[in-house]
Amino acid sequence: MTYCLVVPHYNHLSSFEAFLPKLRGLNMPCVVVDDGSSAEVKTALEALLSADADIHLYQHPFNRGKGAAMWTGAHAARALGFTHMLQIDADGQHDVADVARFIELSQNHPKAIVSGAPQFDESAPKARVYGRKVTDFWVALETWSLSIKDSLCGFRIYPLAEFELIFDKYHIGKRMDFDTDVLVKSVWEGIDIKFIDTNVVYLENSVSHFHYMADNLRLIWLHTRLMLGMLVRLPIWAWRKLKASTS
Ligand SMILES: Nc1nc2c(ncn2[C@@H]2O[C@H](COP(=O)(O)OP(=O)(O)OP(=O)(O)O)[C@@H](O)[C@H]2O)c(=O)[nH]1
Ligand SMILES: [Mg+2]
Repeated sequence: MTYCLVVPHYNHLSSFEAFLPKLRGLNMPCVVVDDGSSAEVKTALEALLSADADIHLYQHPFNRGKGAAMWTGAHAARALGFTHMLQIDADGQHDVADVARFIELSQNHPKAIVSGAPQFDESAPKARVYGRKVTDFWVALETWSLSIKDSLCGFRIYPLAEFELIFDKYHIGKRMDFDTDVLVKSVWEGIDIKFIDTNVVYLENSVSHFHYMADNLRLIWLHTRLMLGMLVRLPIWAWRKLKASTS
């Protein structure tokens, strides 16, 4: 099993620059996908990463969304010969000290997704914290289970073969709907998901590209589709359960 960091990046230059020494300290190969940042940021990012032989920079010519960036990153990691990718956001909100624990759990469960379950402090905007609870409620209905502890975390390990299977079989949201969409469909496919509590901090002056109006509307549309998908599957799941209990 071989692991590669995959960092989706979109106009997060100053926070990413501050985060970079911590990523370098992991001594892991890394794919950075720049998702159509401004020309200025693009040039600065190229200069910032040019000296790192272990960091591979991929660029989208225009902004396509976080999910699209992760898909590009997964392809790149696969082409470079890795079996697993460790997704971590560029804005430095995640605690790299937990990477070793993520990898250890993944090594014990090679086909499982390992996801962070964020532990927020007072730096987290209340709207984001409470918004998550609403998402958790819908996700429990959409999977008819409590198997997803958090569906929005940007700190995860994906086995690449399983990740590709989900992308080949389903339409997965290419923007901020990606993190939730991919996890719910993984549960539908019977892929195991493990969670690790991890601290998430909102750094001072950090920029969020989460657009409250557009991204929340996108999430509402996602949950509408996932609920319909669950309703279609529910009789099949009930039938399987009934068969298993009578055999
Ligand atoms: N929002 C956004 N992020 C992108 C996009 N493409 C890549 N990213 C990266 O995806 C990661 C998550 O973006 P954030 O804006 O931090 O979104 P978030 O973590 O859900 O929101 P916050 O909790 O407010 O930080 C960051 O590393 C971004 O740089 C994009 O089109 N939109
Ligand atoms: Mg963020």
